[in-house]
Amino acid sequence: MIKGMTLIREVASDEALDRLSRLLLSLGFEEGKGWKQESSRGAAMLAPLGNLELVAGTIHDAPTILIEVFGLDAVHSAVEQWMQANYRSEEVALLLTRPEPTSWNSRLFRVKLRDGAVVGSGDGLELGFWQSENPLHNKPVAIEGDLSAAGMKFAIVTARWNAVITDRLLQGSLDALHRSGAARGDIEIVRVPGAWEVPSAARTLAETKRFDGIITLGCLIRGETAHYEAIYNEVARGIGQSQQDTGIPHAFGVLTCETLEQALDRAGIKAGNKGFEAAIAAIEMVSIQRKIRAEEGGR
Ligand code: DLZ
Repeated sequence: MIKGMTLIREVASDEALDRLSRLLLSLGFEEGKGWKQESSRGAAMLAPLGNLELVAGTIHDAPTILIEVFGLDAVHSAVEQWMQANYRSEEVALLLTRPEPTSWNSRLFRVKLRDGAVVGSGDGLELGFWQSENPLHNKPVAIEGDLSAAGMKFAIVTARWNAVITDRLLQGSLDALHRSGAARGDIEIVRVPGAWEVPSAARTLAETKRFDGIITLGCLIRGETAHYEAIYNEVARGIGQSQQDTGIPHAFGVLTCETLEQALDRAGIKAGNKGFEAAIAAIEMVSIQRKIRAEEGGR
């Protein structure tokens, strides 16, 4: 039933809002959907995880906003640099602490950003950045991909053979990407003659390194395709090999069907749309790849 949680902090001015947003985005917050009304404006900073923590007893001097990070020292230098550019150096010394060990097996530094102060309301926005020293802390049971395609770039390779089917698969893929937040400008479509040509185009696109994921679409119909098995095997092998060699996730949306009717069913009539499913798989794999790399970066 719970969908999310929002922590609201009023800041000193429009300029302060922009300055603080730039700092927080540079530290790795994701830009959320902002809003504007006649007398106010909001900027949303999204973090991958959030929790409401209830504490019995007292915790000495805990900042009310705690931000968990990878690479605490790098975050500290980034904050320090930002402060040196925006505040006087004697203020930086007062407002920013060094990373220190905590009583809960972590290291933490505090910063008071006076841009965060509403006029007459005290010290400003106080943040505590911390990193656990426990290697098992927050280890997820499994890494799983998210289904947001915002900020991801995809190429779709689609065969013209059996266009009545592949055009539907293409619409399915585009539908999935757009509904998952991919920007139109981040999707490139490449049409090739038939399924046989899909792997070669997929590899060329993957090798450009311009795309986070490749979606391959085609349709082979046994009754109408000479050497059906041979073509299918080679297409599957070629797409798989391009994925292995380039390290870019390739989603497999090449249908292999006995009849045209079966193909139509899998292209949106009775059995879902395999183009849609391939695009979702591509989004998930890009997300998983990013998470695995982020974990590695955080070690
Ligand atoms: C030649 C051929 C045949 C017979 N059947 C199909 C098919 O069912 N689906 C498809 O995508 N392509 C087919 N092709 C075309 C080959 O994939 C390839 O484009 C041509 O052989 C030219 O290299």
